Amino acid sequence: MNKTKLKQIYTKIESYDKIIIIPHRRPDGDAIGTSFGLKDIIVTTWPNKTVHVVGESSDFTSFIGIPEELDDDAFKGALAIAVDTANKDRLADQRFDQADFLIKIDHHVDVQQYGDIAYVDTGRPAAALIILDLFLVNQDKLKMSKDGAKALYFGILTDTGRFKYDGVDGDTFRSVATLFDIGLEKKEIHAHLDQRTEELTRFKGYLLQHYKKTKNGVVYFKIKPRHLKKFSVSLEEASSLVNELGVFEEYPIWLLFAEYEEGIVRCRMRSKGPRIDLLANKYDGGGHKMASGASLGTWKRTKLLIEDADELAKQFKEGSL
Ligand SMILES: [Mn+2]
Repeated sequence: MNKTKLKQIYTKIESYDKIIIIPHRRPDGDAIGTSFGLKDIIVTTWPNKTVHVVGESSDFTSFIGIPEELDDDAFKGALAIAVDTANKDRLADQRFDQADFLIKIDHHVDVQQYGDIAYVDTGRPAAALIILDLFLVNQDKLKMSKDGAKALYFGILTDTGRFKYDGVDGDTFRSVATLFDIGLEKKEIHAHLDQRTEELTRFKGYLLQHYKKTKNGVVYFKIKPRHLKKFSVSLEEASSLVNELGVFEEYPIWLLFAEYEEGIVRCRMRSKGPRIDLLANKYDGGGHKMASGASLGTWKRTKLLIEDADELAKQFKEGSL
């Protein structure tokens, strides 16, 4: 944790009346939780500041907050804060360059440096935890409401697989303790995470009967548009089932493919053995060591990724990694 830089970020926020928070496109729980947690801290501390979260919404995250659409004018003279996003291209609103000043706050590998101030801490398993670092370092000055605590808790839970993934450490729990001290009401969050529609439950049944396996330890499934139609589930809902494929002992890698807008095929890649972020890099993707995403373009290229993943699983089992 870089306290000096977190104090600098505090000073910047303090000096602007208009602040725009920008998460990444196709936001996940951490992107939305981080954005609305940060917004809550700013408006609770300074009720006279105007704070907007911009970008896209999703059914999964809308109970935390719904991003706004802003006119170009709104960016003039504003402080923009990009959260949870390694690459500029992935930011949900590309008008960050029209703002007066840009701060990057992220926990992914720093593949692209951007922002007038960049705060990147890959040691934090959720971007929401960096917002908590910012809060704790400036604790004598910043305030947070219960809603802010809820938003950050949602971000932390979703990005850590409810405290399961690598990167969760003592700091994680010390930070989360602060949220409980503020009066976090965790019930609604857990109820939301445990809830699943009947349609998605039926698709899950299908997924668990139709996944494929490779010789050396990769489990995979391809979500086709026809599946979504047949089961009446959204792409986002269907993709959320990725970890259902990660339960088999001899299968350290699992992949979930899906077709996005304009026929573009992407893959959610997960591992409980070898690191897979380097493999993701090879396929125009990236992310974390055990959880990454890749962009394949066409269904044809999925075969190459499956073969590469199989080779990786083989090397892992042979102990040559
Ligand atoms: Mn994140």
